[in-house]
Amino acid sequence: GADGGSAAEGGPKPLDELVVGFAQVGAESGWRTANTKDIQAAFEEAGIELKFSDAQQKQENQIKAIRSYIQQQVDVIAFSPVVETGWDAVLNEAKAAGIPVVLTDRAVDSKDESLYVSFLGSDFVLEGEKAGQWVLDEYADTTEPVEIIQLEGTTGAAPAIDRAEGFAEVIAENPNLEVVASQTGDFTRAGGKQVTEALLKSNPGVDLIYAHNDDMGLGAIEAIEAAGLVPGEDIKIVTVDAVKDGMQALADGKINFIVECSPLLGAQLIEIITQVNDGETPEKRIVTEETTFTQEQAIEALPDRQY
Ligand code: GZL
Repeated sequence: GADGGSAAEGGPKPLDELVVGFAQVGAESGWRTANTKDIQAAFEEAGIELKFSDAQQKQENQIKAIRSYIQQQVDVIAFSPVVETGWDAVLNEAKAAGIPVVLTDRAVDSKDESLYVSFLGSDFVLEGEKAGQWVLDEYADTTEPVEIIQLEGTTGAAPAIDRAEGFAEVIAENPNLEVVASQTGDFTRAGGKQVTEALLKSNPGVDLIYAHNDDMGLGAIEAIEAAGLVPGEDIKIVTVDAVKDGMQALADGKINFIVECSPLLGAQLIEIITQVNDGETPEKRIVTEETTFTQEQAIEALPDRQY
């Protein structure tokens, strides 16, 4: 900021003097681009300067970006950690520089909670449980084994770890439900397509694909159709996010159920930043509001979908 030091030290600054550094994961999915757009719009609206970086899903790039924000003595640093581990060193550097850090979207596994002011984002275990519950209900009366392929998000990322955990916990209630193969598609459409092509060959009897995000589910649709099968019928698909392309596939019956994960974190991030600027202590954990969609609900919701 203009007079040096961070908001936490010098007392409230006029919002037009605040400078915030944001280290984004990348642009790997429709969810991520919607998240970026929403954050940039929120800063525009609030008149707060935003320094923004795209790490192409590489942790070393995010760490470099955070270090550069520390050098520039920004007032607040915010970021979505691409993976849970390996942040303590750089977060301690931000702490030593007196720069408050806000986690958005994904979490870190640091035991030292003084390293960040707040964590704003979804409950990914709950998202996995919601997906599992739909599968449990869908196959409640089935006496035959149900073969499930899981397309995991980025290895080591909080949403990938937690969505797998929540899903496994719920489907364990029915021993007929079995995850026969589970592999990362890195949250991308291309990754989802490649992994599905390979796993369909080794698991020709698969009944359902659980993808940790819409983009990998959309890639799976391409692979299923290329194999001459009908997505949503021959092989059911359950995904997480509820971005427009996913919701369209759900409305078209190619996906069967979507658990929403809201990317619209911008307004709440601004709220946290203004609280920090005013010397207030924001909530440590702020969980976003989100729902689920069946095909009928997607058809209903699509016209008003912002992203
Ligand atoms: C979840 C977010 C995930 C999305 C993916 O909050 O971190 O990353 O589910 C995105 O689409 O790539």
